[in-house]
Amino acid sequence: MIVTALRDILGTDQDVSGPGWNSRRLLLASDGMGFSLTDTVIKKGALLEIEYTHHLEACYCVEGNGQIKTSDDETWHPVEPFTLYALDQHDRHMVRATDADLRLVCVFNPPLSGGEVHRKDGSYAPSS
Ligand code: 9YT
Repeated sequence: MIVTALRDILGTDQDVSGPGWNSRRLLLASDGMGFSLTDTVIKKGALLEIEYTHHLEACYCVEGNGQIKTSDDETWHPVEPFTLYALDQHDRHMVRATDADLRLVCVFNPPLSGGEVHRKDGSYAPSS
């Protein structure tokens, strides 16, 4: 069994940041679960455009608020506590935190290895 706490990860190499976001990586490929799980914060006012070409991602909002849309769609969907979005088509998408930091619990399949940050095209490198 694995038992871990957010406080044990803060400030370690499992606490990864990029422009406007911070991802605390609670479960990684090396944990052998077949998925990774992160506690992600999108900073208030940040707008990210990303496309996980090599991963499927589901995000469950637990705090804050924001909006999401696919890049080729006009409709923004609200994201607020207890809303889930799943990028089941590797959808290129835009996510933004509007009135507060947006806190998401995110699952990736295949799992993240640990240090991934978005590449120029908005993707993470394929898992090794
Ligand atoms: C919403 C989103 O995907 N933000 C980037 C961080 C990612 N969720 C991660 O690495 O945990």
